[in-house]
Amino acid sequence: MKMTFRWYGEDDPVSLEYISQIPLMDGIVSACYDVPVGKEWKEESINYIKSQANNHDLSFEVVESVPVHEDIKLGKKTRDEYIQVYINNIKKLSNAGIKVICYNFMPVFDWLRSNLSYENTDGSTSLIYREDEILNMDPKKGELSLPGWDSSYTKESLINLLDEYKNIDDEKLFENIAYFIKGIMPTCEQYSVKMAIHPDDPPWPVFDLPRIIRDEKNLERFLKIHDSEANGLTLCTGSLGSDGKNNVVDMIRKFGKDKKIGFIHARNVKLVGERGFNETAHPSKYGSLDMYEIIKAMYDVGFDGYVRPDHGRMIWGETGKPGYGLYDRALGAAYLGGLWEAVSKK
Ligand SMILES: [Mn+2]
Repeated sequence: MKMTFRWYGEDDPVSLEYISQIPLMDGIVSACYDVPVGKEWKEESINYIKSQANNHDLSFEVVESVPVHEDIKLGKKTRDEYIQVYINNIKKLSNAGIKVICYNFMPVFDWLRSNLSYENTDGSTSLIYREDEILNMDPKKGELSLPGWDSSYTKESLINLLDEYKNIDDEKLFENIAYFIKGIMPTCEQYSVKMAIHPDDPPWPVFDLPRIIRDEKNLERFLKIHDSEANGLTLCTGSLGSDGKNNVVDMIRKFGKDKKIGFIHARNVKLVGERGFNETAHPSKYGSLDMYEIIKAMYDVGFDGYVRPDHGRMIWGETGKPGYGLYDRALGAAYLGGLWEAVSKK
């Protein structure tokens, strides 16, 4: 297991120096965040991130994310051009030493939360999700203003995009992801890059948009599109675990055994009602997931990929990017590393 930490580049209030001071930290997870989706990344920019990381004794071997253009998800004629751009980015990233690329296939919105700074009783703040509050917002009226999706959409372009998805159901979206995977896999295999799809977050359809990367059955179906170590998963325990029907430990055992997990996001969530959850501190005690069993499953299947603590709370008065502060994620990393040492010495 290699421990990593997400870094948003030079604008990130969390410096590489601070990240390098976290116990057990091997590397960073980053991306060229200033390049719009569907455009090629510059080799110099990729190598600059790498050299900055290396200067702090951190590796840069995982990219999160290379976003997938909506035309690919929609299956439009223009998708072939965007798939070619994606292929060119895979080649450049491989040439810079990248081993794993995290991405997702969620239409329009990426991850959703109803509140980014919900105040806990101890004064810390967390990201939370309440389905009724989300569904009370009308994205077509511009009422939805959340991170995790491209806020550069104008109200009009968002309405048009949502309309285009009216003809896309789960099956159609599945066809479109299969087309994409078949298009990029020869390059991934030739260049030894593992694609690691991130599950939908939350793992159910929202605003009538299809969402397919959400449970064991669908993950299995997805992996069968192309059976190869290059076609794998980012196993995000918090995303999959926010649906109480998902057994995250079983999934790690099943897909990890087959070497289909390239990257793990390890975080905890406390389920609240049918479709709601609070993001909590990482330890098992605070959430609905048993982090010991999660790490033990990783160890038992011989997981040798990358892991990172995921969203943390804001604690000790820290301000910054919700979910991506230094302190709680650093505590998470140390906790996960402690569990790993314990299970590996048993
Ligand atoms: Mn995640």
